[in-house]
Amino acid sequence: MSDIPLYKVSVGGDEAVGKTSLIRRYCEGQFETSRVATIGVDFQTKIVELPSGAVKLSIWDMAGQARFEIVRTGMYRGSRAVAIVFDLSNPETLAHLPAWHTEAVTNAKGTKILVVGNKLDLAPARGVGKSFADSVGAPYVETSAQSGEGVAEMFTALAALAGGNG
Ligand code: G3D
Ligand code: MG
Repeated sequence: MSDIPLYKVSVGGDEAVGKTSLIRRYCEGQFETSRVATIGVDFQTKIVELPSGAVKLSIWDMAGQARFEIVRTGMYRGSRAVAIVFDLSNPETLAHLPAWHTEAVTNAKGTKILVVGNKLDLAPARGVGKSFADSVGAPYVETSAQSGEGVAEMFTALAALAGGNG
């Protein structure tokens, strides 16, 4: 028996922004240069150490493809925090953040949001997601699933939000 609290969190954002790569990097310490697109949803669990104690996350990976919208709706249910990810090297994915935000807060009542700019290794300009994050009162982090930079910070922030300490 364990008294570690279990929180569901999920990761959304456009196709190919790096959602699956971020989760794999964090949970398995791996980055694969070529990946098959996620079909439907999947989740992994990971224990995260916070200053307030350990929490266990079930981290749900989302298919970003629009045709899976019905699957996404179910995936949000019960999520305590949702990371919405964009690609720092692809402005179109930044422009889609408001739609991802609306979808998350509509389907996961009361959920906390974390905005994540991924592929930091490809993008010289930092901070481009900050104004959107500020506009919705969400924290903002930047990551590279390739180098690993910021990945632990992303999931620690998500765990803190899920546990109400964010
Ligand atoms: P998704 O789950 O959001 O759809 P994936 O995205 O994790 O499948 O990643 C999509 C592509 O982006 C993959 O390349 C993956 O290797 C790459 N990628 C993910 N994160 C990063 C990153 O931080 N930096 C760089 N440079 N690439 C990244 P392929 O070639 O398989 O399409
Ligand atoms: Mg994926």
